[in-house]
Amino acid sequence: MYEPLTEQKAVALAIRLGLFQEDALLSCQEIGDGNLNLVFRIVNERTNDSIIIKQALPYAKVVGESWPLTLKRATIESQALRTFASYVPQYVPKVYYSDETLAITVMEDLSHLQIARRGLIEGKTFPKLSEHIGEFVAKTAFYTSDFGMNQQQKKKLAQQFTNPELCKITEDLVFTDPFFDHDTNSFETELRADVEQLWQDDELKREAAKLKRLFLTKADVLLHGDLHTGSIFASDDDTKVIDPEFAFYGPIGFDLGQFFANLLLNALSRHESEREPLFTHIEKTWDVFVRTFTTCWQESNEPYARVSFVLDDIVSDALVEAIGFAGCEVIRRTIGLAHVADLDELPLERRLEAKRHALRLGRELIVQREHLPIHAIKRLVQQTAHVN
Ligand code: SR1
Ligand code: MG
Repeated sequence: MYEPLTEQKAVALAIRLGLFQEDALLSCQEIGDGNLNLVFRIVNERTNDSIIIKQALPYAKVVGESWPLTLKRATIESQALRTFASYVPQYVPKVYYSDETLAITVMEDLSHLQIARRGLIEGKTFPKLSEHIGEFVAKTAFYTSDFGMNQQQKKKLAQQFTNPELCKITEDLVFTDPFFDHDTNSFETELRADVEQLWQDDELKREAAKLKRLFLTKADVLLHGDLHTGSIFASDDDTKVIDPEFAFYGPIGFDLGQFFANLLLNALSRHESEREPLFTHIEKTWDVFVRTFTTCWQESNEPYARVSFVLDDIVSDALVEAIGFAGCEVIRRTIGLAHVADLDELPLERRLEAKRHALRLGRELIVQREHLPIHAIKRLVQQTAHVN
């Protein structure tokens, strides 16, 4: 039977599962600060060994019990971590155990690392972040695509990762609600005029509709599905991607777009003179993604993999998608239901300025996405700093 764990019950479960030695002196803390789940950290005080037990709640924690949410997402998450581990074990936590009924995943404790969003807010640079995320996205995308995997096997995997409830959250919260006067939206009253202008912007909405359709229909590769900087643990040397409960088969540019957007939101929270490390991360992620994907491509058995320009087309489509999806993510994190601390923790005047900037930038990323090489993103941030 499913029941939400308490700290005491999490310890009892760890003992029952034999995850610690018999003489262990266990302490436990619920440390979840995300929108959806409980996260228990259990430590053996004698040896300092520790584990994480993550449990899905049957509703969205950020909203409350009025928003029911499938427990199946815990299974999707553990299966995605295991699938990603078969391609890039260095970039995901080890999964020790999972239980579908209890909706839990027991995994490696990464507390020696820091959530990248928090570190970036504190001004850390995480020098390897872009190299690691570029490689993570390229390898997981390639090896789960029709070019890197037997097509029959891919179809089975796509079936396994059918994730309609969590995809619906993204369809609504990322691609729909922020572009309409919907009651899930949340923004400062001072932004109302800017937001109403966005709601009346038919050119923008037409392009957002195309991106939503891509998200709904293009089953290209297995995606993490929620690759923002809060889904990444980092240090100067290490990067670990967590929380793939939104995993599903979708368009190749989606994870890159989410990641770029969250780097951009952090850039906007900073003074202009401090933004360079974020632009460098965006450009380097893209370069590493292209380089790694290209190397993988050379191993492909697909006959078209040897035809000129097929790879170039895939890569250029991926960039157009990534930039468009980044624009949607920038807008929804500014005025939608789920915000980011990078902007929300700013004092009011700076916050309003940064959020107005984010709305202008998000719009241009979406409408200009077909004409923006990666290095033009930095220029676009500068160009959208003020109203024209
Ligand atoms: C109701 S869930 C809100 C957001 O949190 C998750 O991390 C996803 O980004 C989702 O859109
Ligand atoms: Mg999450």
